[in-house]
Amino acid sequence: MQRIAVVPGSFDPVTLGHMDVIVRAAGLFDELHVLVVHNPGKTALLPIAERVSLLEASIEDAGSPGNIVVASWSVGLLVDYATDVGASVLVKGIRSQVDVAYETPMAIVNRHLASVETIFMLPDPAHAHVSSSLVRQVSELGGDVTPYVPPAVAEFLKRS
Ligand code: COD
Repeated sequence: MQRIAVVPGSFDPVTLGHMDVIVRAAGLFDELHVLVVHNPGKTALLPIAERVSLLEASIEDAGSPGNIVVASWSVGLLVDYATDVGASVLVKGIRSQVDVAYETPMAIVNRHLASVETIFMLPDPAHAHVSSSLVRQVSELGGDVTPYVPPAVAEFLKRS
């Protein structure tokens, strides 16, 4: 049986923290879907198509593990996408107690809704402090984001 998982996120934009989780999770599953999901609770910087394209470029730069699929999802439940592609696991990164409090109820509901389990991965300490909102703020104020994001994202934000 194929072990298929989904790493969902806003990825607005993808950071080195996200990439750490994506690359490590790709080594644990036969197929990994990196899914850009619209989060209505956040004000977006980049259009979904741009986030997908920056993820694809960053995954290619990271050595392009061949079992990664990048997609987006804006209609319906996250578990509907997981069920559609035959995934039984969601992978989320946990940086702090704040992430635990945010993710725990969603993990329980997703298991009740569709028997989809959630696996939490601890970040590499080198990237544990990184978030897309921090990157957006540093970029908007003219700072250097290269320590926090893949080269494709740094170049894109410099041009924008
Ligand atoms: N290191 C490790 N992990 C990290 C880091 C880092 N530096 N930064 C972020 N992460 C993790 C986050 O904890 C999260 O797991 C993931 O990466 C994505 O983060 P973001 O910020 O890009 O995305 P979010 O937090 O806005 O998540 C958006 C989701 C769409 C994943 C979320 O809202 C969700 O699961 N929605 C479900 C919608 C649904 O179906 N609801 C009904 C049932 S619950």
